[in-house]
Amino acid sequence: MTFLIFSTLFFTATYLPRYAPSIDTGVFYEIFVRAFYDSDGDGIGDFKGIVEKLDYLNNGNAFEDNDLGISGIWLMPIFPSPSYHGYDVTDYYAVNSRYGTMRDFETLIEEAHKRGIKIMIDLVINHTSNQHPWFLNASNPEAPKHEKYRDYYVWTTGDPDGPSGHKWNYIKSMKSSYYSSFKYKGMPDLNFDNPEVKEEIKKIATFWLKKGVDGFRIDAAKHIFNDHSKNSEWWKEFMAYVKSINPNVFVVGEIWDSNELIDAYYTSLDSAFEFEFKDRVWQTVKFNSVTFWKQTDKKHNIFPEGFVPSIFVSNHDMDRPGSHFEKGALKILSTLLLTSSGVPFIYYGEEIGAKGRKPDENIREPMDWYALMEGPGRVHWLDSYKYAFERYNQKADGISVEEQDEDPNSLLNWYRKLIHLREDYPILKTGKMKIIDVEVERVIALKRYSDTALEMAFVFVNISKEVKKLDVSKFPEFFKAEYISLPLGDQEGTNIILPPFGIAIVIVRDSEGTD
Ligand SMILES: [Ca+2]
Ligand SMILES: [Ca+2]
Ligand SMILES: [Ca+2]
Ligand SMILES: [Ca+2]
Repeated sequence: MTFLIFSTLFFTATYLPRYAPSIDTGVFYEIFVRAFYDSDGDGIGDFKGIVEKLDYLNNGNAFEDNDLGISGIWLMPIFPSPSYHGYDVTDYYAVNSRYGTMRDFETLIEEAHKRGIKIMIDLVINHTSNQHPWFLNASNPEAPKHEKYRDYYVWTTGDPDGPSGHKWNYIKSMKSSYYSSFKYKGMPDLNFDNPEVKEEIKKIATFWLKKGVDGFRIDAAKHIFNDHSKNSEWWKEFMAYVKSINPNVFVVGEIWDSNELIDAYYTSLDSAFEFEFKDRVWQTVKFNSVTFWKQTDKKHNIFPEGFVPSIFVSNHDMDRPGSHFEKGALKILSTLLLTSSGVPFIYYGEEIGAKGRKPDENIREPMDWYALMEGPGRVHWLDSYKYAFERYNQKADGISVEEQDEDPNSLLNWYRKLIHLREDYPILKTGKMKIIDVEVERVIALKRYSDTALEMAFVFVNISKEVKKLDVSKFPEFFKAEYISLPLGDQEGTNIILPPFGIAIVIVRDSEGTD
């Protein structure tokens, strides 16, 4: 059993959409377009399908909280691509025709903005597809624009083992020149030592910003050069450029590395995904251990003012939490995600506890809207793809929007509550964060506060399977508060009783702050 404590007195919802593209602006939702919602019955998710489900994500009315309440969408790559995932682009100025037309994409932006939802696109520019016209010219000495485009890519001559730090690939037409690639030969590395390449990237960013895109998720941001300071310089240049076009653009880098390394990028990006946050939360819950959580102060809070880490507990590159944790533990994962400082990102399906383990195809299965896996918009993989088989989606397993929508104890409704709570109490969005030690075995806690606001938030989580008693008399703030709302059955004098996997969120406001 979990319970939620909050005082409704300070409910500050307004009718206006909360559209304010800044770092502190709410929760993002990552969508794999192909897997989300199909508007035309061809089995492939598309832009029109997302428009149909926008009200599920955020209906634009702050008084109604039966939506998820997110305020940004990260779309995995939307460009034409030979792969099913799109992380190898053949045209940066078009959209994948399976997802719809450019007009459909523009409609998605318009409809999202009406509801206060920002649109962030995945910018995959460390490398292109080996079928991109630039590479087709670069890799063929007979091609009309070979001279111009050869230097768009990274080559070594003579030695197939080439300089280290690269994966060198043979291509027959280039005889003894080998090209560098990301992951595999289908993803040739762009050469950012060539100023023309940098200009191309700026042109691409301009194109999408002019369409109304609000942000970029930068794929493989640390792989541009094999040198972090050179990467950082380039991203600084890129950021100055995109901010000159839209000062509110929000740019998040994928720097899949330690927080210490991410720190090297804080002057060059708005934010970066904090992979260690995910690891720390998973380890805390997996091992019922407070040790990992206690590292948060030292790790999570290392970034300087103005740089906010983007936090998550799952994304398209890792096993889904639903395959590793029970429902009670999933509620803890989401609580730590949505009450911590940072910009939280949710991966589609995470809110219903979708299952999935690697390989990648099985962590990107169709969104499970219906109990029986059939109904309007349900995506079905094409038979021609190797991932035609849905291994983890099952019928009537309790994991679908339909099964969880009306159930007040469902994971879906827990996510809804937490996201709306975060919206209603700004301290949960923008407050500083500190780990507090409650000196109770296997109870973790955090505090959100600011130097100026009179509001504070406390979060207590029992990560054990036993009932825990928590003496709050050691927190004098609680007794300064004009209002603390504690359900009677869960309070004994100055004790809060936490059932197994129990969660308590307490919003405290100083009595001087109630004017
Ligand atoms: Ca479709
Ligand atoms: Ca709403
Ligand atoms: Ca590179
Ligand atoms: Ca299901």
